[in-house]
Amino acid sequence: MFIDQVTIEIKAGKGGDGMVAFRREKYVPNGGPAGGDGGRGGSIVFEVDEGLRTLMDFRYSKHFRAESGEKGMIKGMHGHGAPDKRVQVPEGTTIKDAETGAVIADLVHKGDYAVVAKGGRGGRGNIRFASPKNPAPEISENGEPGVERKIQLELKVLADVGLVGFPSVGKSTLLSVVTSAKPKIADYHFTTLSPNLGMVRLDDNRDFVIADLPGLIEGASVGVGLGIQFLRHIERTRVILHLVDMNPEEGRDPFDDYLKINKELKNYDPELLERPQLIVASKMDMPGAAEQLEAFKKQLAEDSTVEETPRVFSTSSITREGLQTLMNVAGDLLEETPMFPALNLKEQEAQQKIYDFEKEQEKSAPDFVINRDEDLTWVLSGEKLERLYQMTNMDRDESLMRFARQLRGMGVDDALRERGAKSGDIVRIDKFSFEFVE
Ligand SMILES: Nc1nc2c(ncn2[C@@H]2O[C@H](COP(=O)(O)OP(=O)(O)OP(=O)(O)O)[C@@H](O)[C@H]2O)c(=O)[nH]1
Ligand SMILES: [Mg+2]
Repeated sequence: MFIDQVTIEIKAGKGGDGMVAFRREKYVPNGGPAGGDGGRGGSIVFEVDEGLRTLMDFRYSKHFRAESGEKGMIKGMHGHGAPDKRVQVPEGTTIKDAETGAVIADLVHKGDYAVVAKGGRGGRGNIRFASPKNPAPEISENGEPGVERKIQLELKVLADVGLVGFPSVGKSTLLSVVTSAKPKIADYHFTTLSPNLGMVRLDDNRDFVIADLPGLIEGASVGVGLGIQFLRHIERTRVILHLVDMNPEEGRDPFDDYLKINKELKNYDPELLERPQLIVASKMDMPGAAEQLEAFKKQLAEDSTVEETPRVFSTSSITREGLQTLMNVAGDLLEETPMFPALNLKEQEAQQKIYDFEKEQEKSAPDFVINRDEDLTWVLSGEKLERLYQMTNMDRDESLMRFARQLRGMGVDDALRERGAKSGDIVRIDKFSFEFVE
């Protein structure tokens, strides 16, 4: 199995700001508060799309944002919430926090989804702050910022297409030419000991995973050579590309090779021969290869054991002849070939785990942190405190006073005093400074 992974950044939408407004009606001289709440910011939701097979698309777009909620309005009207941003991933995608490596969600089956970054809550309008003591409050909240995080997507891939053939027919070389994989290539047999995988991206953006499998020899199905390992992997590939070496220097009979490999496949599992198979004539750049291919095609056409003569593609990994056509046809065949109903991958990971990350983080992080700058300013930070700050409308005195009360409630004043803060010292949160008062 091969792991396709990519790191991306996501940012949920900020909540809309709450509004400060008052009713102005003809016969009501001093109307009550009438500022509505802001709407919720859009969340970032990941969901399974059965049609996807790889994470290739994320190599080109790595940033996802959801929109902010609308602001609250006059006459008590609430702002509209922003729609969630839905991001499609293939079945079997694990989402991890890129910094901690902790698993956020395993999207295993069709229909699975996870809210990975929550949109901010809308800020409350001044209607919500009215009380008998303060019937006309000039307080509103700003919208809560949306969650922003770096995540890693990970997909365990099974190959869609398998390359089979005798040792040294050029399977690894082909893989290295049609994908960015760098398998070991050499002119001795059994260079490849375990499968290499790579991703093919076609011009029309379709993509699939292709595996270079260890060479097969006669008797593989009863355990000769690396046969058994090979066969375990081939079970999972949907389309088979059968490479036949046309280089006459090898001194082999291509048609005989072809029959032998098919016999091994059949001995292992007769169903393997029912999978779509394309014949790939390899090393066609070699002198004499064309004649070999002619002879091969003739024998193939005369073969009475098959109803339909399989398609043969003339290729060279050196000149790249025929490779693009071959990949396109393989892509078409994949579309017609059903997925396996029950992959082991799913059985193993059938349990969907979605953790509530925000809660976990809130539990561990302190409400606020106090530092001191070189110029002796006290600097306050910390996630909870900063969120409170961002949700405070600093343009209104009443909001500011509420903020001061909230800080006191969190224990900020006591903590500052303990650290030695004196009346008149400057305290700063982000860009906002105020004087400490005993
Ligand atoms: N002339 C020519 N030589 C090729 C071509 N493709 C592969 N070769 C050579 O054939 C030899 C074997 O290539 P590999 O890609 O390692 O073959 P393989 O099928 O992966 O072999 P195993 O891993 O041993 O099963 C190497 O020396 C390659 O350079 C081709 O298209 N033309
Ligand atoms: Mg190889």
